[in-house]
Amino acid sequence: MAVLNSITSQQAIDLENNYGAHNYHPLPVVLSRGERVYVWDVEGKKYYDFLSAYSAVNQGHCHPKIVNALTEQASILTLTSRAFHNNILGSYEKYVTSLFGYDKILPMNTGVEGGETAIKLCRKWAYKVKGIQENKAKILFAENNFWGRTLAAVSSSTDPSAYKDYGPYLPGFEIVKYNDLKALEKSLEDPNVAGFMVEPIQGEAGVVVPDEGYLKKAYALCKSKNVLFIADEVQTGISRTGKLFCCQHEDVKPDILILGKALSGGVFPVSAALADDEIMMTIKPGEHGSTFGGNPLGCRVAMAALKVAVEENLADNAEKLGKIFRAELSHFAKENNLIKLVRGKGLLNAIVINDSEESSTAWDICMKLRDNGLLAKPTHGNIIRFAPPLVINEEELRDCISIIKKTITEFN
Ligand code: IF1
Repeated sequence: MAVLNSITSQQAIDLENNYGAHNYHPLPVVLSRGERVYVWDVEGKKYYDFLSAYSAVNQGHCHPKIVNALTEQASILTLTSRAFHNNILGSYEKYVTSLFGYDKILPMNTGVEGGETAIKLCRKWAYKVKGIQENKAKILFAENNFWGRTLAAVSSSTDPSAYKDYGPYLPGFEIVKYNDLKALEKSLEDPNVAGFMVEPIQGEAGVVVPDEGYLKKAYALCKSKNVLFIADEVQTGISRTGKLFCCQHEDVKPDILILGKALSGGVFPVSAALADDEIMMTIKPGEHGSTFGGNPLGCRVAMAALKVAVEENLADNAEKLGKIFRAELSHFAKENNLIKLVRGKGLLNAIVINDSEESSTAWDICMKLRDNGLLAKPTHGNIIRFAPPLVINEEELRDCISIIKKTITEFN
C-alpha cells in the first residue's frame, strides 16, 4: 500500500502508458480519492467532478450508505452464480420492479450487457409473440447512438471510431435519423421491424436533447406497428435528467427499459433490462445469463444506490439545479462568443464550443478547468459535457458556474 500511496501523477501515467492498452486518451490527472462531488489527485489537489464517471456516480463518490452495503455484504456472501438461489436477489428484484413499474427484471452487469439483453429479448419476442419469420427480425437504432463496445453495439454504430475495422457486423440492424418522426414512421412500415432502441437524450453524441414530444410520439408510432420501444437509459436514468428515468418527462413507459451506471452508484457494475411478462417470459431457463448477473453483492449495492436516489430526492435536485446551470451559462454565452450553445436536461448538460470538431479548443478549456479545480471531458472535439454528481448543492453549483465562466473568460 505504501508504494501505491506514494506514487506521483507522472509515475502513474507512465505505468498506464507502458503496461495498459492505449484505448483511451484521458485528461492528465491522476485521482486517488473521492467524496460526494469532490475528487483528489495523488498530489492532494481537490477538484469538482463534473463527469461523474459518465453519470455512474450520481449519488456522489463513496456515498456512506452504498459503501456500507458493499462492505457489509462483501464479508457475508459475494457470488453464488445463478446455479443456486441467493437470499438477496429476490428482494432486489421486487424492489426494482415496483420502483420502476415493471413485472420483471433481468439483472446483468455492464450497460452494454443491458443493451444486449434488450435486443435478445426483443428478437425472442418478435419470433415467439409477434410472429416474425425466423431470423428476419429488424431492430431500428438512432443515428449517432452509443450503447457500448460489444460487436452488436458497434454493429449498430454510425461512428467510425467505434465500428471501423471491427467487421463483419451483425445483421438485422437499421439506422433511423434521431429526433425525426417522419423517418421513424417510414422505417416502421417494414413488417419485420421488431423494436426501436433509443436514448431519450443522446449522451455520447454530445447531450443531444430531442424536441419535446418526440419520445411520446415515437412511442405511439411504435405501438401502432406492434414494435417494441426500447429505452437506453443507462446514462439518463437514475435521476440524472430530473426524473427517476428520462422517459417519465413525457409519461412514456418503454416496453424495455435498460439501466446501468448509477443503478449501483458507480460502486460495482450492475445493469438491468426491465420489461413486463409478455416480453420477459419469452426467455426460458438456460437461454440467457451471466456468471455475475444478480450476484448478492451487486444487488445489495444497487438497492442501497436506488434508495439514496429516492430518499435524497436527487431527481428534484437535478431538475432545480439544472435550470440554474443552463440559465446562468446561456446568459454568459450571449456575451462570450466561445460558447455556441448550451443544452441539456436536469444535470446532464453540455456546451458546444464555437470551433471546429478538429480544433483542440475544448480540450484546452478542459485543461484550464482542471487547473482551476473542475474536471470535465470533451466529446466530439468541440463539446464539453457537464454532469456533476446529483448530490451537489446550490452553493457548490454556483461556485462551479463561476469557475467555468472565469476559465472561459480568461481563455485565449
Ligand atoms: C466508455 C461516452 C458516456 C451509454 C449508454 C450504454 C452504455 C453507455 C447511453 C454502455 C456507456 C460510456 C462508456 C464509456 C464512455 C461512455 C460515454 F463518452 F461514450 F459517451 F457515458 F457518455 N448506453 N457510456 O452512454 O455502458 O457497458 O460502458 O457500462 O469508455 O466506453 P457500459
